[in-house]
Amino acid sequence: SSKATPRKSVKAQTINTSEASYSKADIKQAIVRHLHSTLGTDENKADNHAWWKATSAAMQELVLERLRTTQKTHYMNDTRAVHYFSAEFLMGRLLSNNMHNFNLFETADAALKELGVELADVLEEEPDMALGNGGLGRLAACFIDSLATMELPAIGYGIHYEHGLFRQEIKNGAQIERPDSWRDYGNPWEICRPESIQEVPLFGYVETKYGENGRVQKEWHPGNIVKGVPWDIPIVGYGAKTVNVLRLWQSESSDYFNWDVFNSGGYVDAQRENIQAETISKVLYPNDETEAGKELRLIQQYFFCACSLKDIIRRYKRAHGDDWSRFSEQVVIQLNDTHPAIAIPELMRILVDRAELDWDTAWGICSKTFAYTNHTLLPEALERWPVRMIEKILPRHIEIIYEINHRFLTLVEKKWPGDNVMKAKLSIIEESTEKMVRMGNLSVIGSFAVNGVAEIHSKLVKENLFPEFEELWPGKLTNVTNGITPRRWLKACNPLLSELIGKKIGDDWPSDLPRLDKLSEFADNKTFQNQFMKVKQKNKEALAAEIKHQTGISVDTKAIFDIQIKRLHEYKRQHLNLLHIMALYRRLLENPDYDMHPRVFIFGAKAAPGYTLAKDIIFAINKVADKINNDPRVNHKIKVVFLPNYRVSLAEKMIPAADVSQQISTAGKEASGTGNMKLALNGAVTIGTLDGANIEIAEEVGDDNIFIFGMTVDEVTKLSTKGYNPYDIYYQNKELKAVLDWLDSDYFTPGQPGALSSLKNSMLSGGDPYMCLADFESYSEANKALDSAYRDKPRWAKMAILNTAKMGKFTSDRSIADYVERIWKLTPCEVN
Ligand code: BZD
Repeated sequence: SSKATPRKSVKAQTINTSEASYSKADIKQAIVRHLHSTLGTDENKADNHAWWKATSAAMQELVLERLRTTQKTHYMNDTRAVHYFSAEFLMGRLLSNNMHNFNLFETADAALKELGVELADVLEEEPDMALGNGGLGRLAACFIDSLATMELPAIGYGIHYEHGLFRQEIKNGAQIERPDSWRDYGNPWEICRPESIQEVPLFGYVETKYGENGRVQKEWHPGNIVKGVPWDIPIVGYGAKTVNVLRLWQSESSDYFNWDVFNSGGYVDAQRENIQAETISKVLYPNDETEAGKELRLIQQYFFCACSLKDIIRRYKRAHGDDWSRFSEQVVIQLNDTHPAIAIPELMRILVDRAELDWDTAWGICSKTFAYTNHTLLPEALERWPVRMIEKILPRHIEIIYEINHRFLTLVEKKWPGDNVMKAKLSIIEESTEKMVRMGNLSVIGSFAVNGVAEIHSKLVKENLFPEFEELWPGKLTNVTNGITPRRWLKACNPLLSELIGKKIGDDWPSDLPRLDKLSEFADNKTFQNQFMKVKQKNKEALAAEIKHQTGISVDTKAIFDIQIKRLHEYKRQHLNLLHIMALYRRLLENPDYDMHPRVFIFGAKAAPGYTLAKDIIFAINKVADKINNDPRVNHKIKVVFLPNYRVSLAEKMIPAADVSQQISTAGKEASGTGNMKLALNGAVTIGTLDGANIEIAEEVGDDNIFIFGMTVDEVTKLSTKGYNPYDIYYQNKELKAVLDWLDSDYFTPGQPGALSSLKNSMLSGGDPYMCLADFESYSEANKALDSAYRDKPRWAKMAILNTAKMGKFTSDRSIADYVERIWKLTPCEVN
C-alpha cells in the first residue's frame, strides 16, 4: 500500500492541505487525554505550560504516524537521500509550525478556545530551540522544512547541545550572557533512539602492520571512546505528507570502554586523554564568523560527523551489504560550511582501514559523496586547525589528510609543473610556524561540488577565494542562492497579511511562492493599498505593545518602523546606522523644524561574548537610545529601541511590523543575508548596499522599490588598493566629525566621558576596516529619499506591496530545487 511514485520534477507543487480528517472534537479529546495521562494533571489545574505540552503531545501523535509511514516508504523504495551535515540547526519553536503544516492551526485554536485556553498564550510557552548562531543555522532549518515539503528523502545531522545560544540580558546598557536551557522541563518533540547509539574513538595512537600480501594496515588504538546518543526531531513538510527527521547526537561517557582501559594497566598512562565525555555536546560555541580554535570545538565536529557516518553506513549496509559500489548513488552528504569537513577523512578511514578498499576506490567513492557550501569570505572565519591538535585528537586522520594532500599536490604538479608558489597556496597544509590544516581546501578537494550562497558571493568565491581550484576543476564551483521558508516567515508569523493575500490570489502561495507576483497587478489599487497598509498598521501596534512590555518604551505607531536585526558584527555595520541616528538627533537639536517623518529605529542583535567592539556597539546603541528617548526636544521625532535577546521567536514578532529593512553591510562582506528576504517578504522596503542577496532582491523588486546606497564591491576594492584614510572624510564632513567627536564626550554617558570612545577609535585610528565613513554620506542621502517616499502614502504602499509580490524567487523551495538539480540529483518520493 505504501508504493511510491517518483515524480519527474521537483518544482514546487501545489499541496492539498484540506483533508480535515482530524476534527475539533478529536483535537480537544487528544489534548485532554494528554493532560490527564501524559502530564498527570487536569483542565482545572493546568497552567499554560501544561496546555502547551498536552497540545504538543496531541500534535506529536499525528506527526509520528506520518513519520512511520515516511520511513517505511523510503525504506521500501531504497531511495537516494541527502544528508545535511550541520553543526547548527536554528529551529525556533515547533508547535505553531507543525499545526500549520498539518493545516490544523485554526481547528486547534478553536478546540483550545472551547477548553477556555488561548492558543497564542500556549504558543508563548515553548522555548526556542536555539541550536545555532544566526543565518547559517537558520538556513539549515529552512532547508529541512523545504526538503520535507517537496517530499525529498533527507536527513539532517547535527549536535544535541544541552545549551543553545546564550540568552541575552541588557544591564545598564551592556550585554550579559545567561545560559539557555531549552530542555529544562522536557521537550515534547524529540525522541531518544538508544537502539542507534554509536561509539566514537578519540586520541590514542596508530599502529602500522604489514599484511601477508605486503599491504600496509593501519590500526588506530583510541585512548578514549565516547557514546553518541541520537535524538530525533520530526520535520513535518507543508501538507504533512512527508515527515523527515533531524537527528541530533548527544555525547555520553562509554563506561564499558573505560572499564576495559582501567583493567589494562600501563596502557592507561600512555594513551589515555581525559575529556569529560558529557562536555562534548554541552554547549554551542557562540561565535559567528570567527573560528574558536578550541580543542573541544574540533572534538564536537568530529563527534557528530563520526556518529552520522556510522549511522548512514549502517542503513546502507542493511540494503546493500558489503557492496560499496553503489554508496555514492545512494548517499549524498552536504557540508554546511567547513564545520563538518572532518567527515571527509573519516569516510576515507572507514573505507580504507575498515572496509579494506584500496585508496583509489575509496577516494572515488568519497569524492562523489560530499558537496560543500561556503558561507563566508572573511579570513578570520575560515577554519584552520593546528596539525598538532588534529594529530593528538585524531592521529589516524592527520595521516589520511597528508595522503589526500600528497596525491592532490601531484595533480597540481601536473597542471602547473614546478610551480611551488601554487603548491603552497593550494596545499591543505599551511606551512606557517605552526603548521595548520586548511579546512576550506580540504572541503574543495574532497567534494564534487562547491557552492556559494548568492550570485555575487559565488562569483567572489571563484575569483578571490578559490581561483586556482576553478582553473583546475572548471564547473565544480557554483551558486545556489539562499532562500527562506514562506511557511514560517509569512504564513505562520503574519496571519493578517496571509489572510489578505489568500483572499486576493488564493491559498497556494505557501508552496508556490512565485504566485505572489499576482499581487503586483493590485499594487496601484487604492483599496488593496489601504488593506495592505492596514495590516501593516495592526502588526506595528502589536510590536509596539511588545516593545512597551519588554523595555517600557512607548513608540508612535504612525512613525516609520525601521528595523535592523542580525548578529552584531562590524561588517554588518550597526554602528553606521547609529552614526546616522546621531546625525538626525543633531539636526533636530540644531533645527527643531528639521523636516522628517517620525521614525523608530529598532535593533535586535547578539554579540559573541568575546567580541569586545561588538559589545561596545550594543552599549552605545543603548546609551544613545536612553538619551534620545528621554529628550523631549526630539522624542516625538526619533525613538531608538534595542530589543534584548533577539532570536527566532522574536524575529517572528518584529518582521511583520517592519516598514524599513536595514541591510547595510560593506559590499563584498555579507555572503547572502536571509533576514533581508524575510523582511521584504513581509512588505518592508530595503535600504541596503549592493551586497549578497540584496543585489538579487533589487533585481526582483526593481530600482524604484529599494533604496540602494554606498560603494560597490569594485569600488571597495579600488579604495582599499589605493589606500583608505578615514581621517580624510572626518576632516571634510563637518556633521560626521561632530557626531564622532560626540562619542568622546560624556553626553550619552553622564559622568563617564570616553565610555563610547572605542567606537570612534575603531573608525579613525583603527582605520575604519568596514568603511563606515566612506559610505556615510551616501547612506544619509538614501535615508532622506526613503523619508520622503514614506510621506507619499500611495507610493509607499505600492513599494511595500511590490516587495511582497516580488519575493517569489527567495523561497527555500527554489533553493532546494536548485540543489537537487545542480548537485544532489534526487527524486521526490511520494508518501501516501
Ligand atoms: O550564513 C551566514 C552569512 O553571514 C550570511 O550572509 C548567510 O546568509 C548565511 C546563510 O548562508 N553565516 C553565518 O551565519 N555563520 C555562522 O553563524 C557561523 C557559525 C559558526 C562559525 C562560523 C560562522
